[in-house]
Amino acid sequence: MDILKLQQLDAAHHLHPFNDNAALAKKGTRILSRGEGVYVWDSAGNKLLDAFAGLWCVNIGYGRKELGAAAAKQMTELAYYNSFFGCTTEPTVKLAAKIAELTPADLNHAFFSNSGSEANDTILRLVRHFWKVQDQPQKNIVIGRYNGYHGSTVAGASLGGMKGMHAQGGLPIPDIHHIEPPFWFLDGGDQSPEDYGLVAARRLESKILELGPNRVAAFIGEPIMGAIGVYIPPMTYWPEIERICRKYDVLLIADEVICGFGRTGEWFGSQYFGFTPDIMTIAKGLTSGYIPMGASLFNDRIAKVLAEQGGELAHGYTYSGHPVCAAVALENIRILQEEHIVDQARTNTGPYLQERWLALGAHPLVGESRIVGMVGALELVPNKPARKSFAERGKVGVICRDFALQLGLILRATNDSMLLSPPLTISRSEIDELIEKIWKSLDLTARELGLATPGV
Ligand code: PXG
Repeated sequence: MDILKLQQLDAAHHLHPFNDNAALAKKGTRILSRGEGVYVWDSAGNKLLDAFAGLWCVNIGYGRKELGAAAAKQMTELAYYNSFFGCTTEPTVKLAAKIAELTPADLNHAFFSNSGSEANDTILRLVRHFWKVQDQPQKNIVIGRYNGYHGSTVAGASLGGMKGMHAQGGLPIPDIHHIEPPFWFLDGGDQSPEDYGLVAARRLESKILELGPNRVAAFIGEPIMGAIGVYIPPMTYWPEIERICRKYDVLLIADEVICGFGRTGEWFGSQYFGFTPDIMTIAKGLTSGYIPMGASLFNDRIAKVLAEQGGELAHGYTYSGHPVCAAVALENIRILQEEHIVDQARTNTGPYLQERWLALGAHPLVGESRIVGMVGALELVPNKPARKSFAERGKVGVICRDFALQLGLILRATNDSMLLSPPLTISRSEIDELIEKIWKSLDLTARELGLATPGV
């Protein structure tokens, strides 16, 4: 079918997520048709370096035939069976055990879902159930962060702190509260990042004391806040959050949907920051986005209470632990392990990408260049030394993103943060191409804004 016809059908019948659908219908959708390694091709034949790994998820890169083969094999043998009625399937069990082996500490128990959003819905319900069956039904408040992202379902969007999402559909649901996120660049003032990290973490303690420790069930946070702009907290932040959670017996939930499966150079972001969650949310990198799958992971303490005191679990999805998804996830993890892809992100191509990314901080438009492992951001600013954002946020980021696209680079913008999250398999020469194209996009953006440009 020709592109124009597809675009017309798309405009007539397809509502796109997180889009102005009226504007998109006029402009026409970009239709992607093929992927190989770090590149995707659109149906107009443009080859694009995907610096965003789809949507933070294609960790092993595009086009790995082994995952297709694993899906085909499982579909042919047993395309579907559920984990209800005392049943399950072999890949589902193997995957639960594999995840227990990979995750730190005693996060040994997986409840499977189809996405990160659903996994967070599961967590909200089971956390409240956990306290209720221990005669603490009032301990039902979960605290998240403003501008955090935990998904688009009712619970996910409530736990997240995106005001635009709360405005649609009457969110958040009751007994969800938020604290300000840790973002030193705009919020740290004269404090050192380390001091600021402690100050930002202690906002949780103030909130717990304000609400009453006997009311607060859990705290949820992304180790690095992704969607809002890759906010990398100072190293002091998470250990202090952990200390506060332990002090008041508040469960600590790490939403590892973006950070998990190697993004930070460790298997999980909580390992990078040196804290141990009680509960973890995973999705995206679990299957490298090849097939939808998420999971909520619980530690021994929680699983024991749920099993021994929780009664029958009144919760489950038709596709919880779907055997085809589990088979694909197992193959994805095999590739991550056998090809040492997470190690690459930590010790080889990761440090090279970091060095080159940080050097972009020299550009006059860039107020801060930040990166951990293979996830980073450039903060575009009007006045380099001032650590202030543009008066109208988001306009310059879009200009830069559009220039990047013209140069054959998919680069995501949130506000005026340019976001980086490439496949972890990106090579040195591909990193060179990426950096060169970003520098050119920054130059073109600066020129459009009437700023002097130093050239590549
Ligand atoms: N938690 C985190 C930390 C996420 O980044 C979810 C949960 C929800 O996962 P699902 O699989 O339900 O989408 C996510 C998803 C963006 C963007 O604009 C980010 C996500 C999803 C959509 C858009 O960066 N992350």
